[in-house]
Amino acid sequence: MAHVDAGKTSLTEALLLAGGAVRQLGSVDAGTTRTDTLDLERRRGITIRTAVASFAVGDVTINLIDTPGHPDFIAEVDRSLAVLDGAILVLSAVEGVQAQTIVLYRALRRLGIPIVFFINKIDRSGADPDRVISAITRRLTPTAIALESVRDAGSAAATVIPYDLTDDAAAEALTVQLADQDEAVLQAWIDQGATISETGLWKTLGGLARGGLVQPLIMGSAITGAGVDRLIRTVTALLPPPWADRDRPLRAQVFKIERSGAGDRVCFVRIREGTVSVRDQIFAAGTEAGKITAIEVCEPAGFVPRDHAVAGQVVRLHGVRARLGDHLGSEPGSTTAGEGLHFLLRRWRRQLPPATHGSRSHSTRRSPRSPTTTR
Ligand SMILES: Nc1nc2c(ncn2[C@@H]2O[C@H](COP(=O)(O)OP(=O)(O)OP(=O)(O)O)[C@@H](O)[C@H]2O)c(=O)[nH]1
Ligand SMILES: [Mg+2]
Repeated sequence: MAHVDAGKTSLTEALLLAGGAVRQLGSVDAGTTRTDTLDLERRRGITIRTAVASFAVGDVTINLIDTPGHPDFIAEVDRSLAVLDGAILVLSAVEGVQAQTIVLYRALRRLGIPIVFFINKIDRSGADPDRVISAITRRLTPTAIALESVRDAGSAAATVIPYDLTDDAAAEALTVQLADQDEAVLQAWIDQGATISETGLWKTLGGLARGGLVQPLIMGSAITGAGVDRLIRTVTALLPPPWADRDRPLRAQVFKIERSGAGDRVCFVRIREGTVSVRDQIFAAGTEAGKITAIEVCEPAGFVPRDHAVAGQVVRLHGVRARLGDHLGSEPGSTTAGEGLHFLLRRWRRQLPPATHGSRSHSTRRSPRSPTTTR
């Protein structure tokens, strides 16, 4: 998630490349990304609909939802909030904290969704990661924990240097930050002057991040790939794996609906528990919602037809008459209608000062496929 133009779709591509799901880095400017698939998205280089893509890290599969940044499409973002285990909140190292960043941050915190900050575009001219970190501390939260510094910011050679915890000053600075939130770290530091070690860092950070008490902050560039491996490591190490028992009764939720080429309704569903198979009878919002005619599972290769799907997966279900936000199950009693997260963000946006979101209107963003940008 992020404000418009922060680089969410480009970062999605970089993650898919680093995770081995694609062989070539797709480009927003060339209209070749995996997630911006609408004609208008490709021509304008802007995301309008949420899209899901998947990659694997060892035996962990990460389902990534790329959301639009422009406030006009905020309802799309809203709907995906219900199915997230964690969020990467992206900022640009040039533009920094925008009004939209504040809205998203508040929504995520309110819903208890763990956050990792990613300061993108460290390679772009004018990039100033330290200034952005200060703005995050001042305007969003004092509990963002930077884990690295940037060398050569503002040039194509920009790289990320992880803090060296064998260095006393670095270890102490991080210890002090974590001690604010963690009693055990504080006690050890007061009693023995103990500072955090590399292993201790990931363990402590993981617990605090999952509890929403701190937000790990890392940096990089979706275009040069700097810092992207660190982002993958951070997400897999620190964000919670979903509770996903495939032997329990079905519990799933619709977060997006599309029409197929043939005009059929296709529900994008996150399965939290249980298993679904083709021809299963589904209930949604307390009533019978049809039999599944086809299942496509989000996998690194894309959405792949399967005869069944299990807890933890994101799927496209065909033949189900459900509405956005509906909870699905195999019994009527287990299901409820969407909880109306709708427009939550829109309401919050109205509380913010006007005209600070995004640098440009989406309608004037870019001539078709022109690489002429000021980015
Ligand atoms: N130099 C540089 N440019 C970037 C980087 N990431 C993205 N861009 C450029 O920034 C522009 C916007 O990138 P997108 O990936 O479309 O940003 P987005 O956040 O998905 O935009 P919306 O979905 O429309 O909100 C494109 O021209 C990208 O090429 C980066 O790390 N460095
Ligand atoms: Mg995008």
